[in-house]
Amino acid sequence: MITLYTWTTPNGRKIPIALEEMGLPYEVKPVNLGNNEQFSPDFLKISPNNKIPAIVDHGAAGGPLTIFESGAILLYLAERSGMLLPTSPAGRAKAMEWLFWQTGGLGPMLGQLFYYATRAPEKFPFVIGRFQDEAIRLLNVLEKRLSEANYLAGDEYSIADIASYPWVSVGLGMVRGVAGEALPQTPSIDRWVTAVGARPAVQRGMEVPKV
Ligand SMILES: N[C@@H](CCC(=O)N[C@@H](CS)C(=O)NCC(=O)O)C(=O)O
Repeated sequence: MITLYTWTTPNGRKIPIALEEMGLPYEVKPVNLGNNEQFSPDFLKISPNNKIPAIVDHGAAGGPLTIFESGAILLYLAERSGMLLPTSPAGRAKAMEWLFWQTGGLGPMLGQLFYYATRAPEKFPFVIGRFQDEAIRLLNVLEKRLSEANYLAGDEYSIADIASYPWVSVGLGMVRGVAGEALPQTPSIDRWVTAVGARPAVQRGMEVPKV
């Protein structure tokens, strides 16, 4: 049994999608970020960076294993289940490339754009412009990749797609709302969002946690 600590955010939805795809049994512990539950001493023992998602694998060899950082969790679950990670060295390298691209680039940039464009009490045009330009650049990189390959790692759907899907399915509309026509059309991303979003496991994972 795996315990999943998560909330209703794009990073939070990556792991239930993976667990649903892999058919691994799990229980959900919602961590209400609005109530600052991520700072509770019990949660910090599992996720010392005070962020969701995090898991505890109670069935790990050597005893219960805590893991934080969505990329580390996705990689652990893929290796544990033998699913959703290409087995060839080249395929695996491509999956890692796009997984790290999401956790180090797309997620943080869309997150900052969302905060400064829609949440921040004061609006700083140069800050919004900086994150908007970077979000558009990253989405153009994604569009090019998906015009050349069906999925991020190549022919196979993988944990790299799972990392990007919750961000892109929500973030594309947000970036269009902020940037308007500065973001060109994205037919390949649209095709990929439709294909990934049609997977029953993805639909179930996007509903977790139910609050
Ligand atoms: N690099 C981390 C980012 C996780 C993250 O930013 N989580 C946000 C929600 S989407 C969070 O827990 N924020 C609470 C806080 O910063 O206090 C990952 O990929 O797991």
